[in-house]
Amino acid sequence: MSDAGKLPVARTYRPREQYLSLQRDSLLDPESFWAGIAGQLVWRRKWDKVLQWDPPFAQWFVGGLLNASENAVDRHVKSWRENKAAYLWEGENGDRRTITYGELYQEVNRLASVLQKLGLRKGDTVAIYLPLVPEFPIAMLACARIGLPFTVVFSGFSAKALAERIQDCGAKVVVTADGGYRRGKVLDLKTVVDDAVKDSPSVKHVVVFRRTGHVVPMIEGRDYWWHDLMAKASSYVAPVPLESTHLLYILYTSGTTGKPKGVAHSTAGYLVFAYATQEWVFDAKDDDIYWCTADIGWVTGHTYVVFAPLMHGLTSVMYEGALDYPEPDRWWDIVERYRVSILYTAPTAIRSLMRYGDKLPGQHDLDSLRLLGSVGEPINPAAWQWYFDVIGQGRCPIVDTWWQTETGGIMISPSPRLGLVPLKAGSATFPLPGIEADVVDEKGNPLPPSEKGFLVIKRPWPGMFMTLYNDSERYREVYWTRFPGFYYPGDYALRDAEGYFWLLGRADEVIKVAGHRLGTREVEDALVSHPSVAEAAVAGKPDPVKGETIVAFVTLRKVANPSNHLSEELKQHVRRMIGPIATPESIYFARLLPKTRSGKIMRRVIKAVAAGGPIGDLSTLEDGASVDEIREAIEALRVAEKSTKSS
Ligand code: 6R9
Repeated sequence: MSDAGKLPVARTYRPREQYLSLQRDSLLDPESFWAGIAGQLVWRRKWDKVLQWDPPFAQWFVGGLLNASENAVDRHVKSWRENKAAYLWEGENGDRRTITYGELYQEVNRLASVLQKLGLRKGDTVAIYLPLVPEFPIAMLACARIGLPFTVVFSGFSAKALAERIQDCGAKVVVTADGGYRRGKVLDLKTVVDDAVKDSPSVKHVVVFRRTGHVVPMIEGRDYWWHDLMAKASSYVAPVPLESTHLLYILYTSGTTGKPKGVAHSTAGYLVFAYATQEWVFDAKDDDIYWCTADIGWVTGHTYVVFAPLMHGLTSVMYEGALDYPEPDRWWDIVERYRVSILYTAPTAIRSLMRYGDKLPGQHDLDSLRLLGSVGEPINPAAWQWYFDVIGQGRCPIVDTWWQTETGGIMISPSPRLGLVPLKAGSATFPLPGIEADVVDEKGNPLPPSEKGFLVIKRPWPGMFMTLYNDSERYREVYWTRFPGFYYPGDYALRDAEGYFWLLGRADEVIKVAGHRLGTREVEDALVSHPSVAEAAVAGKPDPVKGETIVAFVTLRKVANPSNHLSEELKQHVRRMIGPIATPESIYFARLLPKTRSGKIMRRVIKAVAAGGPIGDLSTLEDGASVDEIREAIEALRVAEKSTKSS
């Protein structure tokens, strides 16, 4: 990790000390600090109390009433922005649409009316399973307009994963499409929904947006075409004034058990934090063309494709498809044609584009770019440097933004708006104002510079999730018991001698595959559900493009024998159970797995073997497992790995 301060030449910046004193001041009286920002939103009733903190449960802006869709669209249609583009959309197949704030407003109102006519009332939940089309934000905002908490399910998830999420939140309506384009093929979303809904009695209706025009089965009385319903809808539905703590959405994410966690976000706190961080980090103006490449299926899309940029009245680019389709310069072509000025993407995307070399970006005019962003996993210095030199041409600062589904918005990042500190390739720099972060040891004591420990957040912030849906105990236990009084995100980190934060990856059983968050347990559960598998142990293996890929060690039941055919079948099985993103790259058949005396699989060992690195000191292995047995199991893993590779 280099300590050389990287500073884009064309930007002025404030000395580090000045930004840090601003950050410190925000922590002296955080409640007035956040109230000052909240005042910039549209309220129906002002709050009585900024923060009600009953650890670990926070309620922000208690007593206030507001509406997310009113903040995102209504406020702009009363101004000149009515005719400003909210989204410049491009389909993978070349289709193009411009959606102005005025049009967005009309569509959101109409869809809210549709949902009302389908019988939905405040508090009912809706599941959204869509490709990246403008109807995605429209659906989310229509729900928010009438107080329907929604859950977005990434369109790469399987029917089983979709059903699990629908059932957990009891969704009454599913909004989907006849398909979407991905690498020239049609994703058949409707069939997946049909499969998922078969086992989900809560679902009364399915609304289907026509994207591709492919023939899909429609079930009479249950399924309706979006455009048919919209034609009969009212053109205005009053935004419902909602309590600050009204559930805006639930987003399921992976943890350390097999069951995904329903991260529950509030209306007011979430919006205030989204609003503030968009401004601090991206510093966008009315003439910017902003492109956050995330799919709305992930939290980055919720906050930085939908709510935050819309509240600020920005113009966003939205692109439906694969980054290198039909040609590997598709993204650079988009940047050039739309004159994108702010590009926010993930390290895995940067690394895959980097593989195509410098020539392709060089063939496009990227002079419109002025700010680059990164999110989702640690960015390795080589990718950072390439992004900085080749894409940003040394002119554009890189905002490396650390945050999570749970945090609602960016927590640690440079802030071009408040004063850019000198950048270091691979460091997210400092916490944003109002955020108190630290790096601590096992016992929760702050660590001296350069020592690796656990990241903690020491006080509540408005964007924090309210709880885990239907599981407040798990919320308390997963995030608040390891370091009492502090929020524990599950990440390793260190601070260097100058206080910069370096985020060093997950400290738990969560892995990031191409930026997608997955739990090793989910994949293990899927493998074990196959009749041939006795036990499974899954680990992330470092990968030059995806960051990590999934490798699985399995032991088989007596009835089965290792074969390439079985390995392929197991991969397909995981795909069907979870979705393509969870497909293991390699499956190794082992005779034994290393376990503690109490039968827990030793993940540290699995991980080390998968990564090909040193195993470390076996004598300190927890739970007094026999060192000999472990050695034997490791040997079995290595043999399995070698023989599978050579077969
Ligand atoms: C927004 C998002 C959260 C986990 C998080 C951490 C990793 C995200 C990062 C980063 C290093 C960054 N992560 N941004 N690690 N540097 N800039 O990614 O949410 O999908 O919930 O994942 O991603 O490990 O804990 P989510």
